[in-house]
Amino acid sequence: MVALCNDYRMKALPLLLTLSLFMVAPLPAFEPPTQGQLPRAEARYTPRPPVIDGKWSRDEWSAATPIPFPSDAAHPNPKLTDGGEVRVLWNEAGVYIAFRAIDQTPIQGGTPNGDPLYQEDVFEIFIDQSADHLQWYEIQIDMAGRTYIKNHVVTTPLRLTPEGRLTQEYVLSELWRYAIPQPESSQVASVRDPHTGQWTVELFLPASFVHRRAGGGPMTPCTWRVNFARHDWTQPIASADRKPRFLYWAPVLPGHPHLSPTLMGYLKLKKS
Ligand SMILES: [Ca+2]
Repeated sequence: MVALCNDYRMKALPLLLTLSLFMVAPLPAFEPPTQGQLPRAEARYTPRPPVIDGKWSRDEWSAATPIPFPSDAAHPNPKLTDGGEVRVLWNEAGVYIAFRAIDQTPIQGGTPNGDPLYQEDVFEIFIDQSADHLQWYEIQIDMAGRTYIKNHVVTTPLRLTPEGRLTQEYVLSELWRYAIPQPESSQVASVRDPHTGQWTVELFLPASFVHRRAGGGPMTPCTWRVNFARHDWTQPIASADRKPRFLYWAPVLPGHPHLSPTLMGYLKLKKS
């Protein structure tokens, strides 16, 4: 019971677990992708930093390759890929990340300041800047532009379940995770257009934060392990029949992107 309570993501899954117990045909088990199946993307260099104001400008992000969230047939969206998309640019100062998606069910305002934000509509970024699974950031951003950031550090070689997540025993003894303040000089902006339903997040993360293990700034070309996640909720926190919709760029056991460092995709920061 202690293990379950400490794994805070598990709190988001009771409905799924309950349903799976009573369905005639059980849900298929999650099978982690092989190394060759992990998604890959590139982040391009930009000499002209985007303005971090939550407004999607074609000129600002057109040079960046779209990184789509996986399709979700239950939520067809003719304007964007079903789950939305992420774009990444970088220069010597740091990285610039944009996220946009259509969300016609905005769920926000029920999470106290300072708490994790994943129980309401949230965009999340996971960054393993040295691609060695020794340390990774988890950055949560809600519709109001609030951030909640955790640092994850491990102390021994990983021990994984067949689904590719850290074992609970390992999480309790060897994973050190703690909330950290939003890095100085970072910028975050979040805007949802009530007419179109488009939710846009823009952020800047300084080299001192995302390139720290390589000595900080200036940023240089490198390859990160990353994942992007979106929780699309349709009911407020107080509702008993909440139905979470988890979307991940790199597939992981639902609810466990923060505990699946080996399943993160690859993001190559290219200069040319
Ligand atoms: Ca929603």
